[in-house]
Amino acid sequence: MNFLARKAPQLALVYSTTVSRLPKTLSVRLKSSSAPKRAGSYFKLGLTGVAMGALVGTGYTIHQQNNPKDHFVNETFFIEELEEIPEIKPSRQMKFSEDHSNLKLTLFQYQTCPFCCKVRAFLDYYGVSYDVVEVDPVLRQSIKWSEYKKVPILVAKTPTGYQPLNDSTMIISALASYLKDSGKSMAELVQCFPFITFTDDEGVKKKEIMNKYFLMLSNQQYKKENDKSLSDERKWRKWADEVLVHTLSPNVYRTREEAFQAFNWFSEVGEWEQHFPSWERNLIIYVGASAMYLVGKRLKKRHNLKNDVRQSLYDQCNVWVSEIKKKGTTFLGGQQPNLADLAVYGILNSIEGCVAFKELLENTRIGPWYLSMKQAVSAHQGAKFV
Ligand SMILES: N[C@@H](CCC(=O)N[C@@H](CS)C(=O)NCC(=O)O)C(=O)O
Repeated sequence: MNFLARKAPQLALVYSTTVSRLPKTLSVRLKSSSAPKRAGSYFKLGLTGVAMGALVGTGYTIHQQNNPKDHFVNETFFIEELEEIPEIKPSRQMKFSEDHSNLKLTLFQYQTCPFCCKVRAFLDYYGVSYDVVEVDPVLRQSIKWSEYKKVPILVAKTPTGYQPLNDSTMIISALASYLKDSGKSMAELVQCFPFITFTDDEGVKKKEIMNKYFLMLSNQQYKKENDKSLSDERKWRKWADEVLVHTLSPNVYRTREEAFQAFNWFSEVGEWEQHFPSWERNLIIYVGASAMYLVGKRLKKRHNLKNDVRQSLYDQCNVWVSEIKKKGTTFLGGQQPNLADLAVYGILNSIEGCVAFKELLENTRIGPWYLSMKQAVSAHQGAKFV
């Protein structure tokens, strides 16, 4: 079933603060003009052609100089609610007595995917119950119903069906908006995060989710929040997604041995022995570890990590620790974690059983913050704030 429906006019919902991020030019198509059937003289035609070419060329150059970053937005999508999804037995159920959200959620995930760990850190901290479906990372049968091919996918049961939410950051923003200010249903909130496709400066077609770092709050709720802390929170959530997360793979899969060790740990915490037949589990471990060892090398180059990739991981974690030290509080959010704390914690939590994590604790000052986060998340301390 096609779950990405086109409902472009609702783009009006997009908050003005994010409009500057939108590519400026909306879809433009040039009609090809038909060739003149009877040209008086080829010379005259040629001259006209040259003149037109010069005019168009000059115009285009001026236009490019004035709009060096123009893009073409081709399509806008919203994730559509589904009447049904295939019945899939959850791998486990997380039930918290603190949960008053009235949400019925299923998380399709890989246990050690940093983006899935971010979502779980959020749900656990706020004590929101959820079912987990562990997806086989090689065959991915349990998300075949979805056109979005990545995890995490969170599905919220609605009175009329199932509302999927894609992308960890969008999931967290939608859930946080719901918990802080549940005037809107999940289906309504999803409409605040349209997907757009556009062509970037290099001519590559890209997909982006608008507003994904923004909370959709009523004016009343918004007034209760502090502008500076909201923008700091967004800044550091973005840093977690765009900088910190890219230091992980080259570290976790630094050598063949570390890659193999990491996959064995993934298998243990993802309970692959329980959820997948042993041929499938072995396939994931052997194919996965070999492939990710090579991918890690490519990612190191793509994200300009240092030759000693550990140092890049340490550097970024030190940046985070210094920011908190500057604030003089336990967390970036103050005495309680905010969404940036939860994102950074979730990302680092995804490598907790790897050699890289052990060495990270030994070589940086991130330990005390990490431990405080672990306590706050496992005690569902956020439940009393929503
Ligand atoms: N921006 C997405 C990224 C999600 C993502 O890249 N997930 C990876 C797993 S860590 C994935 O599903 N990759 C495709 C695959 O495994 O086939 C998010 O924040 O959720």
